[in-house]
Amino acid sequence: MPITPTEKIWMDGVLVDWADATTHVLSHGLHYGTGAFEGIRAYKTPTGVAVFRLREHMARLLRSCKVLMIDVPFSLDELCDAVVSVVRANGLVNGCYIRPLVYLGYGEMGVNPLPAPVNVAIAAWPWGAYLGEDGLTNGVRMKISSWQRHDSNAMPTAAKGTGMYLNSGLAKIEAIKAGYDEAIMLGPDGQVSECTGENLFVVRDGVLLTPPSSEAGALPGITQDTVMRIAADLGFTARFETMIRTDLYLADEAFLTGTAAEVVPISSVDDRIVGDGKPGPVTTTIQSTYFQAVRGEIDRYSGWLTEV
Ligand code: PPE
Repeated sequence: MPITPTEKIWMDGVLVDWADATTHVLSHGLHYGTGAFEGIRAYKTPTGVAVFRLREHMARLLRSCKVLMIDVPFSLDELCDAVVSVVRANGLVNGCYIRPLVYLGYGEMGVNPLPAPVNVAIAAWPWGAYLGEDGLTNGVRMKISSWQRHDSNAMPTAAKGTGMYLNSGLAKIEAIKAGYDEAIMLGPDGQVSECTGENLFVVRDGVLLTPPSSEAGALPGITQDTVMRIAADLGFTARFETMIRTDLYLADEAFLTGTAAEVVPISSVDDRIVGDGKPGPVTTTIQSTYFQAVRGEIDRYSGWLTEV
């Protein structure tokens, strides 16, 4: 997915020009994957552009850093204000994707992360449908990866650590090379975990099911949480439940959730067509309600929006 440059990037408390947002090649994070990040979206609403669930994302960033023993030199309020300032400075009135990054910078080499300086950057740019417009409308083809998702005692699965995405990248390569759109990974005990950058849901007999993050080693997703809320408000039963690969093959419907991906129907898993291969009624209802919520079209969800 190409990046469209914007004017300014927030770095360690100040807005710098896009081209000047650079770091030294000997930065610790580049060598050892020592960092944590977030992905946030802002959408155009009837009253202007608004960031979706900003505080929850920045709170998760701080939780990731706590797990990784990275001391972030900014408070939650300061980080939220910084996001708003970046969206505003770049005039992103039609919405954007926002990428906050905490990384260990230049000054120390060697595996020990503790002495390395901590840097924080926040960029924002317009970003289209992560898995393509066609995927959003017609669904994506999934492959169960031969790469296993992290064991939570090998990698802290509740943290969105930068280095952890080597695992996602390997699964993504395998899926794309084999002609699929995206990978589903199983956890160390063989349960369904998550995708390379999304959580997933199946629908069975009208009930929405998603793997519990603590058991399945999946990132606790903010879009997943949003969908649970929306589903309950629409009168559906939605719950966390462990699942195995055949639960995916035999689902009535299935879909992915993530900030970048949004809500994307799954058309097949390992070439087993899900349902009739078209986005099902529960998926399309959840998807359209999600888009109304992020675009400020449903009053009860206005608390999720931070106006810029
Ligand atoms: N699992 C993983 C592994 C993951 O990376 C994400 C977000 C999710 C689940 C869904 O979380 P949430 O966004 O809170 O619903 N992935 C981010 C990064 C994607 C990327 O390509 O980079 C995102 O969606 O912004």
